[in-house]
Amino acid sequence: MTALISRSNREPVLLARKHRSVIVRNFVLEELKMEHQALPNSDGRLDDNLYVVVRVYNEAPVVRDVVVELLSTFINVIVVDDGSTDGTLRQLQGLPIHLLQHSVNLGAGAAMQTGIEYALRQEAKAVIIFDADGQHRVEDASGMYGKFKKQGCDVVIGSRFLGTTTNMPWTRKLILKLAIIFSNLTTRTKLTDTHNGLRLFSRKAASVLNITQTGMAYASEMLHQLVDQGMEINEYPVTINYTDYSLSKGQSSLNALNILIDLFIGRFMK
Ligand SMILES: Nc1nc2c(ncn2[C@@H]2O[C@H](COP(=O)(O)OP(=O)(O)OP(=O)(O)O)[C@@H](O)[C@H]2O)c(=O)[nH]1
Ligand SMILES: [Mg+2]
Repeated sequence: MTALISRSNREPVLLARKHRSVIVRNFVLEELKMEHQALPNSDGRLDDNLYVVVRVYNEAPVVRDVVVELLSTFINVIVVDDGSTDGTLRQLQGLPIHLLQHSVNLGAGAAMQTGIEYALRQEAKAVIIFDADGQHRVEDASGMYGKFKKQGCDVVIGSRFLGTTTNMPWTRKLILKLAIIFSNLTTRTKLTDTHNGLRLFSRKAASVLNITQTGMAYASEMLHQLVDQGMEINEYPVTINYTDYSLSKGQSSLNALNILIDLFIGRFMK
């Protein structure tokens, strides 16, 4: 496998990662099938077979606070550790969560897919995806759930452009806007924020997802699959905080260019 991972040829890297992704994710789900521990009874928190999936890759400084805050509102929290090497797992010790682990880093899309498949095995009626880096607000997640309960739609996607952002670098905004135009054109959607990490799926919508793309192209792959299966997608205004932490994680705004590169690769390598 290692021999296939070459920096000069992108295709073998993607094929190798995809292949590895299937093996690692199936292994994780099989191993955990029998290990689910009964969690505390609901104490006024949202239960209702609603599961929140937090995928996390090297977020040790903030992940515990993010998960603890979620637990004050949601009883079923699944954390998918995506091969973190920075002590993230230690930060999660003792929390009443469902903890899944990729033995190697597979990317945000694969981590989302693992969490969704696990939630479906727990008979989830709805799944919320929530980032581990402190950029989302718990009240936005519960607001999305309120909209879902009221309208009975298939998918609710957060939109920072209908809501607000704090301290978003202009270069990030520009790249995101280009990615949104491209994703809308290729997926026949009219969304205002195609790459927002805060998402809610009904059981029906979660069941049609089968993310295989590595990198950020998973977001448009997800939209393709939902649109192809006739799922109704709604938006909900949310706040995204560009905190000092999230901006200092080494993901410079120029790195957001990866979104565009991945989008093109994802589109034309199919
Ligand atoms: N970047 C990255 N994030 C991952 C990966 N696996 C899981 N994640 C988690 O996926 C979530 C989204 O990742 P972010 O890098 O914050 O992506 P983003 O919020 O779209 O981009 P930023 O605006 O740069 O924060 C976070 O909770 C990450 O910890 C991975 O391989 N790479
Ligand atoms: Mg983020």
